Amino acid sequence: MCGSSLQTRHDRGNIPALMDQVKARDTRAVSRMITLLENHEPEGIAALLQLSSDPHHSAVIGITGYPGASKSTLIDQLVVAYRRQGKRVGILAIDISSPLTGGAILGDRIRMQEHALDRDVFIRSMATRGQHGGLARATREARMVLEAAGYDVILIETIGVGQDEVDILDVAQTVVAVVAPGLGDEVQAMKAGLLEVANIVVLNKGDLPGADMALRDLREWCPLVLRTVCVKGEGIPELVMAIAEHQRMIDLRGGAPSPLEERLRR
Ligand SMILES: Nc1nc2c(ncn2[C@@H]2O[C@H](COP(=O)(O)OP(=O)(O)OP(=O)(O)O)[C@@H](O)[C@H]2O)c(=O)[nH]1
Ligand SMILES: [Mg+2]
Repeated sequence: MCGSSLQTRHDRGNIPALMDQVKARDTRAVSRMITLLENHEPEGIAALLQLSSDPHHSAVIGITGYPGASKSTLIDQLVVAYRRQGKRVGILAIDISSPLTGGAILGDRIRMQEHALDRDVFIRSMATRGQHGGLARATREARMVLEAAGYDVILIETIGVGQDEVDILDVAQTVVAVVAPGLGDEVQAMKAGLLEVANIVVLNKGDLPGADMALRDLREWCPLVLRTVCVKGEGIPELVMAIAEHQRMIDLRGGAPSPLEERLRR
């Protein structure tokens, strides 16, 4: 507590410097700026407004799906693929808040943390702090910070959400829903929500029994379903291509949401 208020006081006097550091993609500065916004610090908001007047064009990709569907593993693979393309990648991983600390649980992010040594990869966990919908309250602002910092690709992992939690649509341009074989009832429930709004559906754990049947079933419902085996990197190039294609379509539409997205937002 004491540490964070000291930090905030320090930041207040240095907002112009902090903005310069964010633009230079200093990861500590980017993280500090997100903390200011999470804490609703007016200085943070003022700085964000100035920074976002000249945003970099980032591809913002939401990765969503049930708990344990393999969202983090997929993101790890996407980071490897985008880094091979020379792209700078920012990741926002949304965690359920601990009711005691309000903090985020890093748990399964250990593998992702290997990328933390790469200065062109930024990873930040954000706690939901009781917020529903699969995102943390300041997710949109954090995305704007990463855009201002010039990350080419921004990957947002939602918490393991249920079928009605589609806030990611408001923050990401391309939404990827991850499904694993053997989810049965959960997949049925997702058809009326997440799967309907996702731009791309990924059936991961394609190595497990039941994958063929799950794939056939999903393809009856969703226009674009890809099979991946993340632990072996299979299907990742196809997914990267599908995301690029969707981004190209958005550019052609001038960034406008699809009719379905419009309908769901009303
Ligand atoms: N068999 C198999 N297991 C996989 C594959 N990809 C991921 N897993 C495993 O699935 C488990 C869950 O993966 P995560 O990436 O942590 O799943 P998640 O959706 O991020 O989980 P939460 O963030 O807790 O909702 C891990 O034990 C992974 O090793 C795959 O292609 N095949
Ligand atoms: Mg995860």
